[in-house]
Amino acid sequence: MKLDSLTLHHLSMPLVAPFETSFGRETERECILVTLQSEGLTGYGECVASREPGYNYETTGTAWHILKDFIAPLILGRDIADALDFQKRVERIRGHHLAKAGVEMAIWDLLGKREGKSLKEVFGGERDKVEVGVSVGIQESAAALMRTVEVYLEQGYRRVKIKIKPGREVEETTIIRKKYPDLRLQVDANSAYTLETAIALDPLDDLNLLLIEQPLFEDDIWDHRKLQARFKTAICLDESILSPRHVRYALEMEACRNINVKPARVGGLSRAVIIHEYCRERGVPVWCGGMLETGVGRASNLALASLPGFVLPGDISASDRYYHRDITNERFVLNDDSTITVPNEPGLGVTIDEEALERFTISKLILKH
Ligand code: OSB
Ligand code: MG
Repeated sequence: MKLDSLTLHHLSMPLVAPFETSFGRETERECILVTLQSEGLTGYGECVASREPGYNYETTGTAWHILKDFIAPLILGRDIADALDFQKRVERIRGHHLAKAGVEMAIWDLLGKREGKSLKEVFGGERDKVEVGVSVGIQESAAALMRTVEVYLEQGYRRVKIKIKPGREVEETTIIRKKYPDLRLQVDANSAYTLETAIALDPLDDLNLLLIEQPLFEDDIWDHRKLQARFKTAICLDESILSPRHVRYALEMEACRNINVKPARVGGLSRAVIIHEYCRERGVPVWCGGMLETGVGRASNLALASLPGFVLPGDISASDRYYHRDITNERFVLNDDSTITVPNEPGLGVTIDEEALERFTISKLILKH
C-alpha cells in the first residue's frame, strides 16, 4: 500500500460542556485529524493529543512536530504492508504514542477500505453493539454532580464514571451511591494521589464500585500493587500502561485487576489488540477508555470494543455528550440498552463533514512524497 500524501488538520472543537479532571479543565477539545491518501483511497485517523500536557506529555504541538518531521519522512512514498510494518518503521522514534497511533488508525482505515471490511471484521470483533458508559467531569459541588448524573441516567446511560481528586471524592461518590444503590459506578483519579494521601480513598472501598481508576502516579506500577493489596475494589490502570509489556508487569505484580485500554496511549490499535489478547487469555477484564474523541476516534474505539474480552462498559458515549457538531457525517447515538452500535461500513465506517472540518481547523499541512 503506497502512501502518497499525509494531511494534518489541527482542530479545536467546542465541547458541549467543560470537562474537568484532577489535571485541568477543557472547554475546547484540540486534536489532529490525520488523512492518508493511498492508491486512490483515503484513510482517516485521529491523534488524540490535547492542547496541554496534563493527561499525557504529548500535546497537539509535539504531535504535529513528530508527525511532520519524523513520522512522515519514514512513510511517505513507501509501500506500507500493514500496521505492524508501520510500527517497525517508527520503532526508532522513542515514545510519542499518541502521534504514532493517529497514523496507525488511518492505515487501518485504508486497509479496511481496500478489503471492503469494517474494522470490527478486520479485528475479529464479535458484537454488533457495545455497552457504554459516561465519564462525568468534576462538577462545582456534590449537588451539581448529582444533577448531572441524573441527566445522563435519564438519557439511558447505565454505567457512570466520576472524576475525583483529593477532597472531592468521598462525599461525591457516597451521595451518588446512596441515591443509586444498583448503578454500575466507578471513579477515576487521574494520578491525583500518593500512597500516603490515598488513605482518603478508603471509604470508597465499601461503596461497591466497579473499579478505581489510576489513583497513583502515572509512571508507577509498584505502588499500585501496595494499594491493590489493601483494597477489595479492583484497581484499574490507565496512565501507567503504555505498552503490552506494562500490562504483563502490572498483572504479574498484581497491581490491578483490570485495564483501561486506550489504543493511543499504548501506541496504536495493533498494540491494543495485543493487550486484549494477553488479558483475555488470563481472564482479566478490559474496557475501552476514551479521549473525548471526534466521530473518527469514536468509530475506532467501537470497533476495538467489539472484541470479546472487552467485558466492561467503555468510555464511549454518544456524539451529543461531547459535541453539538462533529466532523463526521455519522453521529453515534445511545441505544435503549446503554449500547452504541458498531459501524459496519468498510474501514472505520465514517465519512468527513468537510464544512465542519473547515470550521474547526486552526491549521492545516499537506505533505506529499
Ligand atoms: O482518564 O479516562 C481518562 C478524557 C481525557 C483524558 C483522560 C480521560 C478522559 C475521560 C473521558 O475520562 C472519556 C471519554 O472520552 O468519554
Ligand atoms: Mg482515566
